[in-house]
Formats: sequence, structure tokens, C-alpha cells
Amino acid sequence: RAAAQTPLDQSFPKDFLWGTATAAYQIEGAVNEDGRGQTNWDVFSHTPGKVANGDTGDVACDSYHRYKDDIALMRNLGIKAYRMSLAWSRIFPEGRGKPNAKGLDYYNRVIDALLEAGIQPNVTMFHWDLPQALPGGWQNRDTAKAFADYAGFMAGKLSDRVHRFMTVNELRCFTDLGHMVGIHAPGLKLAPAQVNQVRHHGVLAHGLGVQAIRANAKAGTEVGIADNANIYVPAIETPEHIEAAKKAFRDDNAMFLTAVMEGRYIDSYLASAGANAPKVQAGDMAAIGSPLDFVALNIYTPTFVKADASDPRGYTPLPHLPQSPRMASPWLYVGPEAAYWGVRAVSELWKPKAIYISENGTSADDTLNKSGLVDDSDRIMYLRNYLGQFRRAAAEGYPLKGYFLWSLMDNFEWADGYGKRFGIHHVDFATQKRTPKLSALWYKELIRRNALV
Ligand code: PNW
Repeated sequence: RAAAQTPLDQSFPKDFLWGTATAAYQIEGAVNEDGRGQTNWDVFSHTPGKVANGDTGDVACDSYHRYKDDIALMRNLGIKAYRMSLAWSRIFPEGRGKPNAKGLDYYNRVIDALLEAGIQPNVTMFHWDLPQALPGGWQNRDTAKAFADYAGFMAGKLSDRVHRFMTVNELRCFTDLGHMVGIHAPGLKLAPAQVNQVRHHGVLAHGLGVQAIRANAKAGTEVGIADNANIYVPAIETPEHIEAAKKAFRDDNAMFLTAVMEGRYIDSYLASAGANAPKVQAGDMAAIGSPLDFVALNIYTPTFVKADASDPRGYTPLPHLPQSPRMASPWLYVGPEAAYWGVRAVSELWKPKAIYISENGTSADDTLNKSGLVDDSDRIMYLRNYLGQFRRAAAEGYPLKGYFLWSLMDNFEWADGYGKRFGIHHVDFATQKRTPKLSALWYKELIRRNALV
């Protein structure tokens, strides 16, 4: 552990990687351009009643054409890194088969422009936009193999310039929200056995993807995952509650991050799944547990938990209360402690070499004021508090190396359409005008000082 810092020292580690994040379908638009194939989200967003206000990603932030404007925003912030995702269907319009050179050209242009601006690209291979042509989507095991082939191909093309890859974004969202809850593409509400099978194909895609990236990338390329593990905060900071939080974290993420980090499904998961447990083939678990260079976490909502001897698990998660503070998205409860305890749980359970925060940020009801500006003091409050907890984790010696704020700019917020704004830059979707919010100026100052205050 690093030596304790004085309470007044609000600085982050030297060389801390400050960044912002986005994802392809949420910003690119140009859905019918240069040979891009259709995705599950094109179909879903064009199905009436699925996305608020009938919004789609057809145009989004038009970053397919305006990526240079986006990079100018980043440059002005002084960020060192940008987390972006690749649209699989721009590269393989049918999900597999013959690559589409124009799709590859686009990402080469973006990556070269980032490097020219002195910004390090960090690339997510899959951020939910699945080529529609893949039969059965994530219900079909072959999709995991198709993903690995695509990821390996892109690693071969980009690893001369991209040194950090994340396989998939948020296992729980693209499996459960799409196939159990039904509020994301493809909008299914499957039975438990089928849901567990989809989850298995998700972690398998990650694992096969890690192997394929390593097989095709230049030596020294870092590979990891960007996951939104459910995070448990001990109600009271005492050893028994801390232990309860750690156990709850490992149990609740058993079919996702725990499987990835341990290369097996732990007993508590298999016991609770019973006859609905996924069908696993020989070699799957070893692939799923492929060693990683880092773990990246998307951190938003906390779950508080207490030790409880009367519960067979030894703990009880505490429900959010009606008056628990939330931001503009109903699921986004305020809990800065999630930042610290998320990093600490992953560190103590699995001792990864490095941890990145691949997303953290908030929605707010951002409207331009009379001067044409957004004074988002609520977002500044949120970020300041979460970053204080990330800083604590780093100062205590946990291997937190960087932070990607979600998001660079307002964008297509999935089922909420354009109604929920997560950006530190406001986007007027009628004109595509980007305007820095007050939070962008705040973030710029934080990066300049490499410190809170
Ligand atoms: C993440 N939840 O999604 C995604 O990675 C981003 O694409 C998205 O825009 C961002 O967070 C904001 O929503 C989440 O229900 C969606 O807890 C839902 C949840 C968490 C994250």
C-alpha cells in the first residue's frame, strides 16, 4: 500500500488516465452508410413502443461525420484517453464473413485523428449493437464464436495503434435487459433456463474474444472487460459488514464478473439455478476465465448491505427507500461509496493488475438557460462525490489507473431515447451543436490539477 496521505491532499496518482466514454450506436448515426449492416438496436428502436418518443439511433450525434468536432471537444478538456466502441456490423455487416473495408476505414480515420490530438484510444469491441443477421442472436452459442472472430480481426487491424481493448460492455445489460426484462434489444422475456444460457453465451463471447485478441494483437496489448457488476456498500464500515459486502458482490455477480475472474460458476449460483443452470461445454470455463490485464468497471448505483446472521447467506441487501436520492434516470440512485467499494471488492477478491473505471456519470434534465449554457450543478455535485471515493481507493493503494466519464456528450440513451442526457457537453439534436456544460469546465479544471478541490 502507498503511504497514507494527509486529509487535505486531494490529488490523484501521477499518470492517472483521465478520459471520457461513448459507444457506437449511441453517437454515430449513419446507420445506412458505407455498407453498415443492420443491428438488433436498429430493429428494436424502429419497433413502435420500444424507445421513448420513438427515438432511434439513425442520426444520433452524427459522429460518423462529425468525429473531428468530438475530438476537438476532448482536446479542449485536456483528456488523455477516449473510450469508444466499434460497430461490429460496420466491419462484418452480416456478423461474419467478408469484412467491409469502408467500415474499417472509418475507425482508422477516428483512431488516427485521436492519436494526432494526443489522445489514447481505448476500444470496446461490443457495446450492445449486435448484427441482426446472426441467427438467434445471443441465444445461439455460435454468436460467441462469431464475436471472437470479429474481435480477433479488429485487434489485428488496430493493435499497432490501440493498446487497450475491452471485449464487451456490461454483461448484465445486454443479456438480462434484452432477454429477461425485455426493455432493451431484442426485447425478449425468456424463461430462466434460457436466460442463463444467454448469460453463458455472453461470458463465453468475452472469453473467446480475449483469446482471439491475444492471438492477433501485437505483444503488449492489454485486454480486459468493461462490466457493470452490482456493487455492494457495507452499511457500517466494520469488519463484519465489509465481509458481508464482499460476499454479496461475489454471489450476485456469479454468472458474470465472478465467472470471468474465477473461470467457474460458484456453488451458490449453481445451487440457486438448479435445473435452470446453463449448459456448459468442455473448455468453456477455461476460456471464460482467460487471464486479463485489467478489469474495467462501470459504476453508477450502489446497493447497501448489512451482515445478518439470520440469513443463510450471512447478509441482507437493503432495498432502496422511496426517499433515497436519485438522479434523472429512475435507476440511478446516488451512492458515491459505490465508487470506493466497487474498486475495493474487485481488488480484494481477485487482485487484478489494474482497474479502470470505464464509465461513471449521471443523467440530468439539462436545458440551455437564457445565455445558451447549461449550469449543471447537480452533475458537478454527483461527479465530485464519486470522484472523492475513487480518490480514496487510489490513495489506499488499490490499483486504480484511470477514469472514463460517461459521457463526452449527450447521446442516444437506449430505451430512454434522447430524453435522458448524460453528457458533459450539451447536444442540440436538431442542429448538432455541441456546447460545454458547466460540468465540462469543472472536469477540465480537475484534470489540469489532477486533484479534487
Ligand atoms: C450504461 N442500470 O448503461 C451503458 O454502458 C451506457 O451505454 C449507458 O448510456 C449508460 O450506462 C447510462 O445509462 C446502463 O439499469 C444502463 O442499472 C442501465 C443500468 C446501468 C447502466
